[in-house]
Amino acid sequence: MRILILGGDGYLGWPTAMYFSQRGHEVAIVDSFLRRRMHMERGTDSLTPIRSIHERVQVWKEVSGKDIAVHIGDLTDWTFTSQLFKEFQPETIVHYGQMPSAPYSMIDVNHAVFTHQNNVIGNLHVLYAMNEYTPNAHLVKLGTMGEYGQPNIDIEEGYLDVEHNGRKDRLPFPKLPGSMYHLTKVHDSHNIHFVCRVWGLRATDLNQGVVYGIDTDEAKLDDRLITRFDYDESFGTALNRFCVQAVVGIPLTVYGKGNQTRGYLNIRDTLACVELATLNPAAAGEFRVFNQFTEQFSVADLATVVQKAAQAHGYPVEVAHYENPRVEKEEHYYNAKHTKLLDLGLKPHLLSDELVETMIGRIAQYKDRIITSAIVPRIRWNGGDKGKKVEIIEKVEHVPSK
Ligand code: USQ
Repeated sequence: MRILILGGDGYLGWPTAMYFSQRGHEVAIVDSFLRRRMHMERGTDSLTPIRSIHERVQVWKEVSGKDIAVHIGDLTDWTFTSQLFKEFQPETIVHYGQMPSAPYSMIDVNHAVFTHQNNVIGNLHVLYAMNEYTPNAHLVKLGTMGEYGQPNIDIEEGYLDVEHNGRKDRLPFPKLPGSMYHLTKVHDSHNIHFVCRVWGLRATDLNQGVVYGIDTDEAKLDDRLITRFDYDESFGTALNRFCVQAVVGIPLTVYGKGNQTRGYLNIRDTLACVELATLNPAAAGEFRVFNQFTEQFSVADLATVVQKAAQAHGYPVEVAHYENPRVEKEEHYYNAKHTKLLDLGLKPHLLSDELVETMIGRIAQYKDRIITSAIVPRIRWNGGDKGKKVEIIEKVEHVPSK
């Protein structure tokens, strides 16, 4: 199959490109190096020393004998995007090509507007290019579980059966996103749903939870193929950040009470889910939604797992409650359905002490690269105290999970 991977230089995009290439698909990747540029802006960097995209594809060729084509450009440039679709004629488009950080989107008006322009316009160009040049192609779009927020009812997979004044309908599940970034994903979902209804395009929205992990089978073939691993306040996700903090001796940054619960998944399961969606495409005119995570944890649960695993490696780990830089519910109901990918055959890699210990070992390999000043957050959802790190409220033995 001809597969176009948008955001193919990123944390998930690069491992996905190798994964599909290894399985015999014709893969082309697209990237504007946005993540590399945003790190330069923030004075941060990947923990892992990632190679340039050109070196990556060259090493991949050496190791696997397979080619991955590279296109450098910006999806918000219509000429670039339309030409790409016209020439490559993708059968599947895997769309990771967006600004992925909630904190970055909340820095100020410029970062919020940039996030909206980049994500929403780029996605619109993809939809228009599909309609014009590849109307039978399947869009596999990375959405987020954060589109739903934390409602006080069970979260369904995309749609809710509603009865109102004696009439029934199946409607998109209500959205309560928690950041300017998460809002862009909601806008994308509406735009994609619209073009499926009106133009008959086919799409799968993968509402993904928080991803953790470094290694994938392909990246393990050669250290030069390793993907990026972010741990700073903007681009690092909770579990990845906690593992780095444990190694470098910063008290684990549990924001507020620590009972915020989210869906999580291993990076290897992201690849398996994207493959399952690709090999089982949506029908023409269908806007299909999968909730893509394998387990639910509170932040406190994660801190406890990391503390235990790091102590087994000989790192004495402190856990702390920090002033919460975000405006979010710290205690809430959370029960999100996630059966559709399991029904298609997903076999999850569940979080285990051994897995976290392996991650900690891998992080220790690159310990000297950790920029410690980038870990404790300064970006606040309410904009206050600009540039000042949030304070520790209380250090605890471990955070009791509910
Ligand atoms: N959190 C902490 N301490 C930290 C970092 C985070 O307590 O050091 C808490 C946050 O307050 C939040 C939860 O952990 O309650 C998750 O935060 P996160 O930074 O790991 O994840 P989030 O900002 O939600 O965003 C990440 C990815 C994003 C993706 C999303 C999936 O950056 O691209 O869309 O996970 S989801 O969370 O399901 O929306």
